[in-house]
Parts: sequence; structure tokens; C-alpha cells
Amino acid sequence: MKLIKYNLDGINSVGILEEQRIIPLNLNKYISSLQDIINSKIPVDTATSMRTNESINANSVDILAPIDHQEVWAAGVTYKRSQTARMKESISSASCYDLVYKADRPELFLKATPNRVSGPGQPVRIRIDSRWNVPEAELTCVINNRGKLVGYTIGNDMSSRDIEGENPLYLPQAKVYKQCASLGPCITLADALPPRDKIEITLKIEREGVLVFDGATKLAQLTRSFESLLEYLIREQDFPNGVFLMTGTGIIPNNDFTLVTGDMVHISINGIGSLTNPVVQG
Ligand code: DO4
Ligand code: MG
Repeated sequence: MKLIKYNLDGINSVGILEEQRIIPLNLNKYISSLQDIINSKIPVDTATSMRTNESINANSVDILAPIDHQEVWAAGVTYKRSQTARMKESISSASCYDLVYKADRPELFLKATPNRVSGPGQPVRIRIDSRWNVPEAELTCVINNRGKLVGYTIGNDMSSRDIEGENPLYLPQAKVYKQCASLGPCITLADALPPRDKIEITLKIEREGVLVFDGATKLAQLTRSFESLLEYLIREQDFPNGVFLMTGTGIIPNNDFTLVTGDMVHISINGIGSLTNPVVQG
């Protein structure tokens, strides 16, 4: 089952996405948001019990990021491609990326709060004080308020590579700023995702209608399990609203590539869908 958050005529609603149609859900005072469904005992049963008999065309609504009050965290250097790219970009500390790639403890960082997250079609930002920026296409785990993995969405972990490369202590500035992340278009509940070895993540970047980057990776290249990332994430932490965890990127454009204003970033993951965002700066 795929769950979607959308806006129709100024009202935010939640629905089940079936092909290109949305079945609106009858929210109530106990289950009043997508987050409440995710945090319920059995999300698929909760959503099924709230189905209406209506159906609307998904193209006739604004699809929103599938987030309410959750934090968004991210894992880093979880693919070989990310390790080698980071070692090359780093002026002062290449070895720290090599060490974290091999260590038991993963790199985990707080990526965004909901106000920094864009939904499908909404802009993602490149910082005005950065000259080298890329999107990072990442399968994103949706975790409930009891620390259980209940679904998946697509995430874009926007990154300023020159700021990150200058000094690893600048990571929060390279990664966390307004419109630094996007999520969507839906949450695919865990049982509905195709097997891990069949998942492909693609990233396409369009500039004035021309494809300027086209890359792909397989989820099988992710060197850590979701379970181990999650185990470290929830250690000594409470997430009363639940949490999103971006699982790292395996697609990184060559070093001569940077995003510019007006670029369109398209990320697709089979079993979830496609997430498109225009790029803005300043
Ligand atoms: O260490 C820097 C961030 C790494 C990251 O975001 C990734 O590998 O996806
Ligand atoms: Mg990343």
C-alpha cells in the first residue's frame, strides 16, 4: 500500500495512492494525520479502515511531502561511490571518510526538521555561499515512534560539496539549511516494497530541457543493512513523532558538475515512484 499526503482546494488530506488515483481517507480526531497512521499499530489496517468510496485523479491535487512533525536524519558514506568521492573532495581529512566507511558505527546526522523539507514540485535550494552543489538520491526509511521500520519514501539530501570538502566540521552547514531536503511522493508501506536486490535508484538532472546528468545505482550496493542503521539511530534517542532516515547516496556526479538555478532534479525508485524538484539559489 502507498500512502500520500495532498492538498485539494486549500485542505490538507491523506489518501491511499492506487496507480494514478487517490482514495481519500476519513481522518478523525484520533488518527488525524499521515504521521498518526504511520504510528498506529498496523498502518495498513488503519488506512484500510478509513477508506472512503471516492477516488480522485492524483494529477488534480498538490502532492505534499509525506511528513508531519518528524525529524529527518541521514546516514553517510554507506556506498563505495560516496566514500571515494568524499575522499577526493576533502582538503583536510580524507581518512575520516575511509575510517567511517569501514567502521561498525555509521555516520548519522540530523538532516532536517519538517520546515526545511520540500515536497514534490517544490524548490530545493543551493546555498548562496557555495559554488559546488549536488543532489543526493537516497532511499529513505520511515520509522514509527516505537523505532520500527514501517515504510519507505524517496529523499534528496542536497549537499554543498565545497563546504563539506573544506572541513568535515562544516558538515551541518553543507547539509542543513532552508529547503535542503525533499521527500516524496508517497510512503510505500514496508511489505509493498520490491525485494532489496531488485531496487534501483536513478537520478536525472535536466537543464533548460536538456539532460545534463543521468546516473543510477542498485540498493544492493548499500553496504549497511537498514536494521543496523536503525539500531544506531535509535540508540539513546526518543522519536516521539517517528523519524525519517535517508540511507546515503550511491550516485555522485563527476567533480566538474554543479547544480545551477532552474535545474530540475528527478529521482526515481521502483516500488515508490518519482520525486521531481526545481533548484533555486538565493
Ligand atoms: O559525510 C558526508 C555526508 C555523506 C552523505 O550524505 C552520503 O554519503 O550520502
Ligand atoms: Mg547523503
